[in-house]
Amino acid sequence: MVTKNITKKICLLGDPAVGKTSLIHRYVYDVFDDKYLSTIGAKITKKALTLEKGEESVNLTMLVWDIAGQKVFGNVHQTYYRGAEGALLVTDITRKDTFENAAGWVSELFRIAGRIPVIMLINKFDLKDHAAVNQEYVNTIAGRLGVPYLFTSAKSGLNVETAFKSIAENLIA
Ligand code: G3D
Ligand code: MG
Repeated sequence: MVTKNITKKICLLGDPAVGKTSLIHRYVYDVFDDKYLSTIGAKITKKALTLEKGEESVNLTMLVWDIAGQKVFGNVHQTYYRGAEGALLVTDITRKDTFENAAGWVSELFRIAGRIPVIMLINKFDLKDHAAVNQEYVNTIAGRLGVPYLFTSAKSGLNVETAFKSIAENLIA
């Protein structure tokens, strides 16, 4: 079997406090390589995983970029998006405004990084009893953006592994 080594950049997008950093912490226990780039306002975490692609085995190193601090879209350094080959757009199920801002995040990403694969993560699903959106609204927003979505919880761990794995599979497709 052939083994291939690939390194790819992904970035997390979404309003302040939706759970971007928490999702990364839940997924990446190996935080040894965390690197903070103060001029860009980003933190980069490395995650290595092995995926099968047909007859190939792919050793993928994902460079997971996180926005440092509480930035709104339009206020993020272009370098944050540049060279990204996948993105996780995070919303908070308890805050409708985080869905209303989703299109802004995605259009800014696409403008700089091109039309790369994006998955929308509707986070804080453990708080679903306090949901500010219903299934129909979620379908409408995701449909308009043309992106698939997953319900996640950084708190319970729901779909966190699945989310990063799905974007990883898109990266090597
Ligand atoms: P950000 O990186 O997008 O700004 P953070 O968001 O990861 O800093 O999370 C913001 C707050 O939401 C944190 O609470 C965090 O614990 C909480 N949070 C993140 N994900 C979840 C989740 O899935 N469920 C619940 N219930 N809470 C979550 P604090 O209180 O530390 O500000
Ligand atoms: Mg954060």
